[in-house]
Amino acid sequence: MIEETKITELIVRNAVDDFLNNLDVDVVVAGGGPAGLTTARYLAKAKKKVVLFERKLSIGGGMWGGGMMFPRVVLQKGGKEILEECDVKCKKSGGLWVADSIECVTKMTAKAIDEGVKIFNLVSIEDVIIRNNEDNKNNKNRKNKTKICGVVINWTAVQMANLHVDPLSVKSKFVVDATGHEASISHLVVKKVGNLNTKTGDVLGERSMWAEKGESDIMGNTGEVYPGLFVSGMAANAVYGSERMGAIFGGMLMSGKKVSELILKKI
Ligand code: 48F
Repeated sequence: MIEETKITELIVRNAVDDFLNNLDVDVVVAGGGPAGLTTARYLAKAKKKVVLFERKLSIGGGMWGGGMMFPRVVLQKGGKEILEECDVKCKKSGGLWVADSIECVTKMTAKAIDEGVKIFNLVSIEDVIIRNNEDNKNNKNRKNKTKICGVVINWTAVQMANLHVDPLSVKSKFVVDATGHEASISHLVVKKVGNLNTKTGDVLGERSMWAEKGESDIMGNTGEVYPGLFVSGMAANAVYGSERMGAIFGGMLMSGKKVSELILKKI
C-alpha cells in the first residue's frame, strides 16, 4: 500500500538529513553554471566536502540556451578536454569544437554529483558570514583582517515573494562566487566590507562583447578576491571589468578548474 504520509515522511526526512549533513563544509560554490559545476566537481574529486547552491530550479546557468537558443556551445582547446572528462561529445570544426548544450549541462551535472558534490537548487545566497582572519591578525591592512567563512541562504521563493522570513547559514573554509555576469556574491562582499582585494576594490561589471579578449582575460581574473572568497567564470570577468564573450565556454570551464586548484593549494 502506498501511503501519502509515508511519501511525505520520506521526502522531508531525507531532504532535511542532507541539509543537516552539509552545514559545515570545505567549500560553498555559489551558482550552478558551467564555472560553478566545474569548480565543484574538481574539488569533490579531490575528496573535499562541497556544497553548491543554485537559486533557480534548474542547474546549468547560461549553458542550456547555447547561443541565442541554438542549443550548441563552442569550445577551444583546454575547455573541450574538461567536457570530455564528463563524456560530452565535442565535434571539431576548424580550430574549435562544438558541443550540444543540453548534453553539456546534463553530463556535467551528473559527473559533479557522482564525484560527491551536494547540490541544493531553489536556494539563493543572500549574504556572507564574515569573521576575523586569524591568518592575518597582525596585518596593518584593514581589509585583510576579516575573512569570508560561509553564506547566508534562503529559499528563492521567499525572495521572489518578498516575504520577511529570516535566513539560515552554512559555514565553509572557502566560498566561490560562480554567479556569472552578476557576480552577486562579490557585490555582497563589497557592500559589507567596503572593498575587495583587487586593484580597484570594486565590482567593475563586464564590458561589451569581445570573445577573444574576454576568453584571454578570464584566467588572469580567476582567483581569490578577498580572504576566503574566490571568483570563477563570468563573475571573474565582471569583477575585473573584462569583456563578455558569448557562447564560447572554454574560459568558463578552465576558470572553474583553476579555482579548484587554487583552493586545493590552500585548504
Ligand atoms: O550565468 P552562469 O552560467 O555563470 P558562469 O558559470 O557561465 C557564464 C556562461 O553561462 C555565459 C557566458 C559564456 O561565455 O558568458 O553567460 O560563469 O551561472 C551562474 C549561476 O549562478 C546562479 C544563477 O542562477 C546561475 O545559474 N546564481 C546567481 N546568483 C546567485 C545564484 C545567488 N545569489 N545564489 C545562488 N545562485
